[in-house]
Amino acid sequence: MGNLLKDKNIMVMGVANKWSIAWGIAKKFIEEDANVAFTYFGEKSKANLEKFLKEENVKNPLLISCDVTKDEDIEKAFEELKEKIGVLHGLVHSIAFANKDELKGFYYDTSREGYLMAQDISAYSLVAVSRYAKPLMTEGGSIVTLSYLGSERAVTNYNVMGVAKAALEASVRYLAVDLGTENITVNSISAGPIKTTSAKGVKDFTKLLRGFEEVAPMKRLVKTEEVANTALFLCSNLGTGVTGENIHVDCGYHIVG
Ligand code: 0WD
Repeated sequence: MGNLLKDKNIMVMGVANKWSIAWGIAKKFIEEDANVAFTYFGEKSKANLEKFLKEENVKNPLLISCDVTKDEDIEKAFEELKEKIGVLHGLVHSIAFANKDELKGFYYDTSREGYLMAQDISAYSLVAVSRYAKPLMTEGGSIVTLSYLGSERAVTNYNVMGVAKAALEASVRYLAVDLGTENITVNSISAGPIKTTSAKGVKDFTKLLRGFEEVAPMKRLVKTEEVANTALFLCSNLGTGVTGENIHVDCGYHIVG
């Protein structure tokens, strides 16, 4: 066990199951002595979290239900967080959603409803949670979100989610400006593809993984733990001068022409 996050209160949003990137990050943070609180979406995620946290010997973890499409849920979650832990030092936003039907075929077939839903859950939610996190980050803080290369390039089948990720990354820059003087950093990690429940919603995801391994300079997939290590850097005192960035943790895939 390390102590890079000793005395830090960090909220992690987006653990669904053991493959979730958010769980990889939370596990790493717990190992580094952080006091981690969680929001969950749905009873299945809650049950999973309870099981994993028991396995990690975490006593009385703070688990708060939060559907990010509901302002009242977000407000309540941060009220509870304030009441139970007071000061917040870190926030990990690892949430995205688009209908499976929108993650295949032509982007021009994206429905208005599907477009708005992807933007709402995957991009606007960062804006909303940052607004509520700010008053709790009285000692400065770090907000970290998860993005993907589909924001910068037209990745086959990623479609509406790529556009949502572009909005997410732009939001990171605007939020970094808004919150800079409060000593709050805001960054995204652009992770390489990892086999998770969400990722499997993208048509031909397995093909994408194979192509990635062939092209990436390191000729392998990125590990969840490597993404977690970058989140650790950003939320620890090592990353305090970094803000508004989109850090690629993708075995170098994005640099290849
Ligand atoms: O290849 C990958 N897996 C990559 C994922 C590569 C690069 C980036 N990412 C991003 C995703 O786009 C997302 O932003 O990482 C983040 C986490 O995704 P994940 O770990 O791949 O996927 P998953 O384990 O499914 O977690 C996403 C979670 C949801 O899971 P489910 O499976 O229930 O849809 O986002 C949460 C939920 O826990 N979520 C919500 N949380 C609150 N309110 C909502 C909502 N309305 N909708 C989804």
